[in-house]
Amino acid sequence: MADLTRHSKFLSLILRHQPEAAGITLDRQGWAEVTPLLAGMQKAGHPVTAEMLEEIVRTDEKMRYSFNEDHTKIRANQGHSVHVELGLRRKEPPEYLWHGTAERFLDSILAEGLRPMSRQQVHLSADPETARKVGQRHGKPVVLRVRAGDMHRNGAYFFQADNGVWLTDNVPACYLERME
Ligand code: HQG
Repeated sequence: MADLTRHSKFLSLILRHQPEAAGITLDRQGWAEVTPLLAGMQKAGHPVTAEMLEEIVRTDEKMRYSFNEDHTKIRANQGHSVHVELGLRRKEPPEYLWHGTAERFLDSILAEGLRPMSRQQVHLSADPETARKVGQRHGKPVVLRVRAGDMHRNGAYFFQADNGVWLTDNVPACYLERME
């Protein structure tokens, strides 16, 4: 694995799940101070310079991270298991959103709906191709179409992270249809 990829995976662990792995804490909105973060990463076997961190953020294919305005802080755009308040505004979703999962989860999902599992919210994709890639991470992919417009009209809240991923608390099974 390329060094930057290895460092980026560790960064995502710190910013989403285990800030203590680099000896740091996140603030309520999920921000980490860059200077102690880099010192902590170095100690943990990830010698990343400020320039490398800029490159990781700039080149990340899923736009996983954002800096604050003066680049003294960084956070993950979504995917947290630790409690953070991203401060996203509610947004009206398109009529359909998509969720990629693996075949083996299907029975459970069709029985109890989509749940956030280890994350803070359910992650939905804006198109089926992206959803398929997300599902592939877990095994034989299955793409579900989510009747987001109906959910919204019935009172569910939707949010869009800074990288375009849609978030909602849960999706009852009656709004799901299997596509492939
Ligand atoms: C499944 C990645 C059984 C759910 C992606 C999924 C995304 C259920 C798995 C982001 C269930 C959780 C999130 C139920 C949901 N019974 N299984 N009731 N409800 N599931 O990784 O959505 O590369 O936590 O279908 O691109 O796969 O990490 O969520 O298969 O944006 O940056 O439980 O993570 O980005 O898996 O992925 P995950 P996800 P990164």
